[in-house]
Formats: sequence, structure tokens, C-alpha cells
Amino acid sequence: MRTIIFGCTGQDGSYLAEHLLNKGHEVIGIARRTSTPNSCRLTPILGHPLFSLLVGDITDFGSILQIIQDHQADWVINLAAQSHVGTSFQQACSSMDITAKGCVNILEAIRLTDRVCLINDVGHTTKFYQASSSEMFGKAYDERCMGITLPMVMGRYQDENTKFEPQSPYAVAKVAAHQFCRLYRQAYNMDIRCGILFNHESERRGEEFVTRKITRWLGQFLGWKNSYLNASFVNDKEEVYIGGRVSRDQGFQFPKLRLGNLDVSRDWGHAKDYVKAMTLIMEHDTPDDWVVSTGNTHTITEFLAMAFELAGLGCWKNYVVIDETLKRPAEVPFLKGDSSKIRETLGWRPEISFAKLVKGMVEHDINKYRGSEN
Ligand code: NAP
Ligand code: G4F
Repeated sequence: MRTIIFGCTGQDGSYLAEHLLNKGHEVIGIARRTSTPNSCRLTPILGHPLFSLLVGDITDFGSILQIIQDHQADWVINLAAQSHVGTSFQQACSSMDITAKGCVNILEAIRLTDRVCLINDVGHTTKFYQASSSEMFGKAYDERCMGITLPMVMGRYQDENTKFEPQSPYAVAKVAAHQFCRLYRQAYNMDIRCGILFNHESERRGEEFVTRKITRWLGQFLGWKNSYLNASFVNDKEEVYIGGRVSRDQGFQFPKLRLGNLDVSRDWGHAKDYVKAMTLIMEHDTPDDWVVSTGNTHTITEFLAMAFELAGLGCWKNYVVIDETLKRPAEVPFLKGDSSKIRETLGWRPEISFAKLVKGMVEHDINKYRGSEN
């Protein structure tokens, strides 16, 4: 089995590559050219005999067509995206180019390559996976009665039948890519599978996403604090600084954690579980769309409370500053997936709980910055 992964250097790409190599796949990772190396997440597999890393940019049709033609992969996985929702408000055009048109470039490259194979009677069919997102649901959800106890609890959730109401340029681009996938599946009978994944995190999560931003701050703050043994600390409005004889003007201060909108809920799982779901979706006998989620939703303040408790700092409110500039022009207030379809049909279940996810991320970042001053 030969698999091409676009977006191989990202959180999911790195875990998926490891998972597929363990299953015996030959994996060709595609990374865009950057001025400094972007392959740090791939360290565990660089040098693996079945792994190779090629240069390619999904906004460049020529380079994508060449890669697809040259390697005739069984599976092509598209995880490449400008995946940060907040950034997509500042970079709407490039978010659309990468996240929507990039997907169409890959679809077209596969369609044309498989067509030439058909004409030449060498029948090669490529299975394609698109990383769709729960952000596509935006503000839409369905409601159902979750139990018969009194008072009746109405539960909100999203599943494969929930409509799309995108709330950001990123989400609009993901809807466009998703609709292209559905169209190409119907119109050209292509083997296209879309995983509509809810938020999933890990110690490899990009540092600007809210979970990792929190755990990274905790690691850096504790690294700083612990390097001043026996010091007393003053908790000021915007920063924590060292009291006593050292003045705060001398640079002995640490900025508090600046966050935007805390009034949102996310269905957070662990990326390792989600790349297993991607694999099951690809191994299934028919192309389809699948929601992948834990079914549990938590507020950011719940994440904060658990992470700060684990780090031994007590109440998070003492260390967090709300920064209005970090609030988005439009917001997705509530995400909670109903993944019954993939659970019942493919037997997928998340194995890593929310508590274990938070603990793993906090411990990783505390260890990472232990003994450092920044
Ligand atoms: P990520 O860490 O941001 O990784 C994105 C990947 O895309 C990186 O490898 C990045 O390369 C690559 N990329 C960006 N622009 C590119 C371009 N023009 N050409 C080639 N590659 C490019 O994202 P992730 O969390 O792993 O998510 C994987 C995919 O799932 C994304 O499409 C994301 O939108 C989607 N998704 C994620 C979640 C989630 O909660 N994580 C949920 C639903 C859907 P660099 O390393 O060079 O930046
Ligand atoms: O961690 P986030 O940036 O993730 P978001 O926007 O939910 O998107 C992630 O999940 C999607 C799946 O649902 C993926 F498709 C997407 O690629 C990405 O992986 O923000 C989560 C929430 C938002 O409501 C945001 O407004 O946290 C809020 N938030 C509050 N303060 C913050 C911050 N988000 C970030 N990134 N940084 C803050 O300081």
C-alpha cells in the first residue's frame, strides 16, 4: 500500500504517517518549502525505510499533478490547510487558496491521472481523503431529547445530517472543499471519503490553538518561576513579577496568559484517536462522509481549570487576562458531535479521555520548559 499525505508536517499528518508506517504502508509525505525546517514533528520517522518526504505546495497545480502522476498512490490524504480559524479572518484570500482551491487541485490531479490510466487500460483507482471540519456546522445544530428523566434535558449536537452555517473564512473554505468532494464523488464516481472531525489536540498541537496556548504558557511560566527559588512573587494586573529588592523594571516579570472569548464549548478529543478513525474511513468498502467526535463538550474555562490545577497553580483567574483583540469577528459558540455512525458501522471509539488529554499536554509542556527562563 502506498499513501501520499499532504499536510504531513502538521499535527495529524505526523501521527497518521506513524500509524500507517506501523501498518506497513509506504508513506510519501508532502511538505511545502519553508526557509527554516518544518519537519520537527516528523523526527520519529525521518529515516524510516518506508517513509520519504517530498516538496510540494497544494496551491501549485503543476507540482501536485506531477506528484500524483509519478507515484500512483493507493491512498491520497489531504490534511493540508491554513487551519487556524482566527488567522483566516486576516488572510481570507490565502485561506481560500490553500484550504478550498488546494483541495480542488488535488481532486483534479487525481481525476486526470486516473482517467489516463483508464484510457490506457491499466485501471488505477485512487482513494482520496479530505479533512473536513466541524467548523463547517458553525452555529447550526440539531436537538434531541437526551433522556426521560425530569426535567427533560434537550441535548444539542451535530452529525452527518446537520446543515452547514460556516462562521469564518476558514469554515467557508472547508465547506467549499467538502462540496467539491461530494460533487466529484457523484459526477465522476471517484472514491472520495470525508472525515468531519471535531477538535482534536495533543502535545503536537500548533502553539496558537487555545489548548496548546494554555499548556505552553503553563510550561513557560513554571520554568520561569522555578528558576527564581526563594523569590516572592507579586501578582499584578497584566503580569507576575518578582517582589522584594528586584524591581519590576528590571525585566523580572512574566506576562499573564492573554485569551479571547472563553464563552465557547468544544468537543475535544486526542489526535492519536482521530488518525485511527481516518484509517478506518479509508479501509471501509464504500466512500462516504463520517463525523468523528467524542460526544462530550467542555468550555474553555473547564480546560483552564483542569490545566491550572494539574500545574499546581490553583485558580486560573489569577493568571488570565482577557484581550478583546483576540476575539473573532464571528464565533462558533458550541460544538458537540454525534459520531454514532462511525461507532456503529466501523467500530471506532475514542480511547483517550478529556482528563488524560489535558494531563498529557500539561505534563509535556512542563517538562519541555523545565529549567528554562523563557
Ligand atoms: P496543522 O497542524 O495546522 O497542519 C496543517 C498542515 O498543512 C501542515 O503540514 C502545513 O504545513 C500544511 N500546509 C499548509 N499550507 C500548505 C500548502 N500551501 N501546501 C502544502 N501544505 C500546506 O493542522 P492539523 O491540526 O494537523 O489538521 C489537519 C487537517 O485537519 C487540516 O486540514 C485541518 O483544517 C483539519 N481539521 C483539524 C481539526 C483539529 O482539531 N486539529 C479538526 C477538523 C479538521 P506547515 O507545517 O509547513 O505549516
Ligand atoms: O483552538 P482554536 O483556535 O480552535 P477552533 O477555532 O475551534 O478550530 C480548530 O478546530 C476546528 C474543528 O472544529 C478545526 F477545523 C480547525 O482547523 C482548528 O483545528 O479555538 C477554540 C476556541 C475558539 O472559540 C476561540 O475563539 O477558543 C477560543 N479562544 C479564546 N481565546 C481562542 C483564544 N482561540 C485561540 N486560538 N487563541 C486564543 O487566545
